[in-house]
Amino acid sequence: MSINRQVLTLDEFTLQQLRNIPTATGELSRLLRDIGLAAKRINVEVNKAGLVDILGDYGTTNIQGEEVKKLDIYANNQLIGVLKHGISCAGIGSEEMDEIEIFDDEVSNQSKYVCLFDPLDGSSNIDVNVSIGTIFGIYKRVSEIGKPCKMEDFLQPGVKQVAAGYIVYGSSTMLVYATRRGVNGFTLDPQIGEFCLSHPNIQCPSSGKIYSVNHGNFFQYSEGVRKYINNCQNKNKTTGGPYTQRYIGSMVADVHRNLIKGGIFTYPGTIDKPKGKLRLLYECNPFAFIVEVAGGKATNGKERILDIKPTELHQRSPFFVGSSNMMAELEECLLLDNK
Ligand code: AHM
Repeated sequence: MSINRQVLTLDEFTLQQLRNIPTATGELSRLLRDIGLAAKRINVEVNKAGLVDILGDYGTTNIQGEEVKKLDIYANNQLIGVLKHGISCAGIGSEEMDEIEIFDDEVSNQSKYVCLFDPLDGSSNIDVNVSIGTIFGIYKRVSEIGKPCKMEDFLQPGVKQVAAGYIVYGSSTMLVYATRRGVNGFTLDPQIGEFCLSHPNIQCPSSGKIYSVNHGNFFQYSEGVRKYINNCQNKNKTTGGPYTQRYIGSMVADVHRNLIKGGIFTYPGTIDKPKGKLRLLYECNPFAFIVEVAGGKATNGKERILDIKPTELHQRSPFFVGSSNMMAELEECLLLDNK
């Protein structure tokens, strides 16, 4: 089999980008490289997930007498490890931790970025061999450089992200990240252990045929959301409906597919949970940023996700994200809820 060694690796690509920005310090490139390293380590463990019965269930002791960490805790530890020992991150917030972790040391206090992440999203799918993912958003600090970072650095609106990305552990492992300059996707080449540029300059098609929603909650949704779902299921000359329903229960995989093929992903609020399930800071904001840079849209049904000023680290938000024309159609239906 011939292998194309001409493709750019993640490191080569970020360095190339750096050359185009004379004022850049390289700190963001290093941060992305650190996340790429953690992703490779997480990938190795995710690929072994089917072997837990042989090697020891997560949370128990394996036959070598080693404690087998739960995969989401393992992923969390890997990310914290690379970011703490790197030189580009002043602190992190994670889905797995109640509080932010401030890397209060001489080097980290000089770093200008903080990072928020969901180390392993869709973790209920691990046991059944369905794609799962890691999501991250990176912000420039607003607190004073040289001092420990603060909570205010993490509670910035999503529009302030300087970069955001995700890793999907699927039929192949991909890292996709966005800066304001564009969205690029890298596929892990297992032969050389590097993420290689496979999807340059990703654009989200303005229309699509896929809608992703948990239909089980249908009667819990607002009138506007139900109207939109009905529209998706009906013949429609303007939009080319009916659309195709695809929902795997791993947002990373669902949004990744819709980003590439065109589509809409929704996790609306319900009667029982008006704010839905997804977390604003490390689930909605990174995807809203990525999809917007790629030409799509993201809202909570009332306002642009990226404009929301967060008040809490783990706050939830309804989430609608996808192709711009489909989002416009949705927003028209949601007017029913604001009457
Ligand atoms: P998790 O944090 O427990 O992994 O849950 C997040 C996941 C998302 O990836 C996915 O879109 C959603 O939960 C699915 O939830 P539901 O099963 O309620 O549709």
